[in-house]
Amino acid sequence: MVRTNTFNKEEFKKDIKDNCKLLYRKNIDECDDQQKFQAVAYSVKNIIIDKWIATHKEYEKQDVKIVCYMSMEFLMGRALGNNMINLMAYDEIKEVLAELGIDINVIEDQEPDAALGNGGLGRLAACFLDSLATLEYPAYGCGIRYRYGMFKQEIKDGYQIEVPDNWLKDGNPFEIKRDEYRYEVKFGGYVRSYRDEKTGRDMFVQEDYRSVIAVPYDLPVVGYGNNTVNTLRIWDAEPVNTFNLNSFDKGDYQKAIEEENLAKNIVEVLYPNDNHYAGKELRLKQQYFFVSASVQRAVDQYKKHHDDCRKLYEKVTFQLNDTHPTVAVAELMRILMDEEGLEWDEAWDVTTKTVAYTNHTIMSEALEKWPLELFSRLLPRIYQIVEEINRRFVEEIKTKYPGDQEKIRKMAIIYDGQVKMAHLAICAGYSVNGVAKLHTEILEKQELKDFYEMMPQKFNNKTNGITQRRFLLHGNPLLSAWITDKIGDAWVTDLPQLKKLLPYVDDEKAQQEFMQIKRKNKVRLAKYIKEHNGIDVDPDSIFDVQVKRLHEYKRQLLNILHVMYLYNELKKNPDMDMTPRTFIFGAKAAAGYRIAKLTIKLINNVADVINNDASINGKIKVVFIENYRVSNGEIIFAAADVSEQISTASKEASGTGNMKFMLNGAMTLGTMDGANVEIVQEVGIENAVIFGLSSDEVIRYENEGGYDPMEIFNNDQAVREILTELINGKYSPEDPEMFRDIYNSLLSNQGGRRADTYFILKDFRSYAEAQKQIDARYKNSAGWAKSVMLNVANAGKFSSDRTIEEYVSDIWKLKKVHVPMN
Ligand code: 26Q
Repeated sequence: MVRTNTFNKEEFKKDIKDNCKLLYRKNIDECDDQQKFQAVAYSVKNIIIDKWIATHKEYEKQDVKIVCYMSMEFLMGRALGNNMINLMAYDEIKEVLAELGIDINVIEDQEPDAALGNGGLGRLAACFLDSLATLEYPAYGCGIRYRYGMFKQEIKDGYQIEVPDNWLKDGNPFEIKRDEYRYEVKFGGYVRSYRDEKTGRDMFVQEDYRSVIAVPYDLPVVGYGNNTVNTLRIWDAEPVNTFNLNSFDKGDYQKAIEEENLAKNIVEVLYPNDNHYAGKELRLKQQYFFVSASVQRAVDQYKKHHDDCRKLYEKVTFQLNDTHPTVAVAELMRILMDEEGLEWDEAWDVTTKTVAYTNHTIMSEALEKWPLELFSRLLPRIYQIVEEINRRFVEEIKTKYPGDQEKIRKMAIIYDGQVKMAHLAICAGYSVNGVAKLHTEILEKQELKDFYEMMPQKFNNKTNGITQRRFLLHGNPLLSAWITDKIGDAWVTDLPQLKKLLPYVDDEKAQQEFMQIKRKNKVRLAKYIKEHNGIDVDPDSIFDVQVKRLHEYKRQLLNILHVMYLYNELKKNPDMDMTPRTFIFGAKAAAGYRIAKLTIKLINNVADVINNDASINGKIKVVFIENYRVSNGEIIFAAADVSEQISTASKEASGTGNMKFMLNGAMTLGTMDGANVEIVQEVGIENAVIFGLSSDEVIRYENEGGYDPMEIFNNDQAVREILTELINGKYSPEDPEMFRDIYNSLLSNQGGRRADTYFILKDFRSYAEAQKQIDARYKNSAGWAKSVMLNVANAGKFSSDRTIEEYVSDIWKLKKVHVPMN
């Protein structure tokens, strides 16, 4: 396929100027940077819009099967740069802007990130949409138009402060409100049932409910170098009837007020918990809100062309991004039975051929279990349906395992006064997948063992991926140009082509070019750090980076404890032979996660002490980058030498940051966890540095009730020293007790929680050894260059294009639709 654009520079320039007039009554020179951004964005939208129309016309014409990717989170980041890239017009627009005296980077920096997600799961959804459009598959993303996305993080006095993210403040130039696709979503009340005498059917009607109107906003998802523009459809909530508020005699005033509040609250803010379930009523409202609207829309769309809902699965499939949208199972059943008149068995047949489920975690605190009282009060009809699904499922279990009460206890959807969403998703889904090979194996052998034994045919693995369009082509223009110069540009849509770089890995000149590019990217990051942190970092030091959500299982604490250890070693032996190292952290902690927030404070305090100690000659620097997000992530990945992927083995389902670093030529320093295992397999163990317990070992210790960290504390003097520094005021002279909780979490059992739950001390020595190896390996500059070039050359597997092709052929069964223009 030939990928081209038909971009006309002069037309585009005129369009930007026209937009300045139209939007602001100004000449372009009178506009401020934000206004220029808006003008440019509308001009880009102008190119997109005809493709968008053509795409949906073609989908209708061909009456194709569509995947609806249902997700509470889409972590899209900025749209403008990505859209220009995928239109293959980036360089030309850069030139146009330069001719107008405008720096394209300044314009891109005006756009707020669309941060409608927490981390991995939300960003995966965004990468999938990019790949689906690029591969010409019909797809919708279905989600929520949160008024406030992931909070902005400010660091004050070393502490994280959460600042609301008012991302829609200046308007979103790419979105289109679709007033014609409004749906009512009902909450609460009760279910009245009666027998319809004519048909003899039992009928169910929800009464005395509160409802909101769901109104979709569409965002374009531009395919790379083709005419496909798919849609991310995010739902806003509006009150049913504002009219009642102004008039006491028209309807129920109290109800009108409640519905006004319901609408306002429901889409107000993204829950900032990553990998953590907190049974909040509003969260369940959010889930049902966007699921109900999306499923209603999908069924209506189907009915435009078909009259038999029993074949719905031929035209649509719902992929559930974790359990968060699992009420879709019951909502689809409700619509098929209560509104379309199907019998239970018919509706169940359709549903179980339409819905599929992806699991993203084995962390028990992330499992969604809703209290029955809450669930049935908020969603009375949905609850009835879930009860019946459960009743039939329990019958099935009894038939298969007669007399085995344990099986029912472990597998029932409703048990112990809770609705277990994962059990519902597995029972109803036609596919259940994990997100990396190891993760899927752990699901099958441990976490979901009983389900796997009962229905092995549903289980499959889909190792995650990332889009190279954003994380290489856009984020790292220097390396992109170099690669294209060496092997052509086919890698942009066919990442395994990077293997063609293999002949260059031993070529001294190529190595030097490669490392020069890395250095320039480090200078770019150093400049960012200077501007945002006021800290000088040395681009000739090793950039050792850990950026990801802050979570105990991800073990940022292991990293910073090692920094404290290294600092002690250096103080004891000032002439220690080591390449200067810059330890870079970036992480948001969930607002209510105490120990995570305290870890941020610890990192910042350690940074303060070390960065201001002139006696170590700048051999160690520690930087905490404020407000880590997609947009600054692109700059960070491009500049990294070392990729810290140090989760406790078995805990990180996949990880995707690990892939972004690899693609940008960093060496993985990691445990055998998640997709690290597959990274090592692709690049060769000699081109990564691996340490720590294996997942089998971790699981064995866990089953034995843990291990004894005091043994390490008592026998390892260096470890004892750094732990003691947590409570002797070395890093918190004003309050020596500040880090006591961290100290205790490592050494004492606390109310059912094992000391050192995440095996930090157990893995410490092995980690320190691995860090030493990094230093030794970096000294051999040719060897290092070869290794990191091999990382790039072998990153092909980790494109989300590969992941999507696997979802399509194994699960969704979609056909490509080539969109013609004119
Ligand atoms: C649940 C209930 C209530 C409130 C919030 C939540 C919630 C929100 C977000 C639960 C979990 C998440 C996010 C999970 C997540 O990001 N998991 C990551 O998914 C990635 C993509 O598959 C993997 O690469 C990571 O390993 C996994 O941690």
